Amino acid sequence: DYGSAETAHARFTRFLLDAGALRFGDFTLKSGRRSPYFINAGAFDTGSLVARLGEFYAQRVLAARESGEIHGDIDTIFGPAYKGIPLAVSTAMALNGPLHGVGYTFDRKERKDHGDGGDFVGMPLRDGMNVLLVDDVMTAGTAVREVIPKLRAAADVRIAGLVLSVDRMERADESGRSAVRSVEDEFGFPVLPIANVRELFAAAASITDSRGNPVVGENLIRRADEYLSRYGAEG
Ligand code: OMP
Repeated sequence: DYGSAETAHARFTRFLLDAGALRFGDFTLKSGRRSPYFINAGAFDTGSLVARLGEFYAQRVLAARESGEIHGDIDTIFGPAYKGIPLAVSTAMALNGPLHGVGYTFDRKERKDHGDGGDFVGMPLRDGMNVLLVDDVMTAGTAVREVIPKLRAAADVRIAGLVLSVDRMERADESGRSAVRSVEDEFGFPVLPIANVRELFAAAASITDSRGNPVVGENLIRRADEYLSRYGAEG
């Protein structure tokens, strides 16, 4: 039951937990850090789940347009291969009402020389286009740093922003800045998470099962807090 009295963060947290996309345990991250929690966008593996996920992304896009965090028309939604592909497609589908005709585009991991060729699939990138990026989770910002040069090499596009499921709020460098902040400073576009990990844990603490027991135990939240006091960003 996703009652409307729930806040948007609580709805999203419940959605992640129900889908098994927010997990607690012992995980080694791409950065080498060992984390007591992991967000796995690969868990959205049915039509129903990926459709709902696209709606969460679309709502974040529309909220960002409303608030002025992003401006201008969006020509296409770009999702980096592989995990960004269903995100781009489902977000474009969910935005088709309010932003009729919005495209989706993704890159190929390997170059294709025959047939239609090219490094991209979906709406072709052209000079002057407004592109909105979508990705799953940001920890250190490595994934997004890899794809931007590829986009820029294809056409002189304007990047309107990057929408994420979850900002892990981790420190990027010695400055104590978060990876999200450092990407914003480096590239000059806004990074717009649907939720950050602190919002997820705050919401998770009050989500209970049918017997009234917390779905995420206090000890797990405490371990998450400990991880964040070690690797979390200051701003
Ligand atoms: P960065 O590229 O360092 O920002 O790490 C983000 C990527 O790591 C994601 O795109 C995932 O491939 C993976 N990841 C998750 O999916 N979920 C997590 O909770 C943590 C990571 C991670 O390895 O840091």
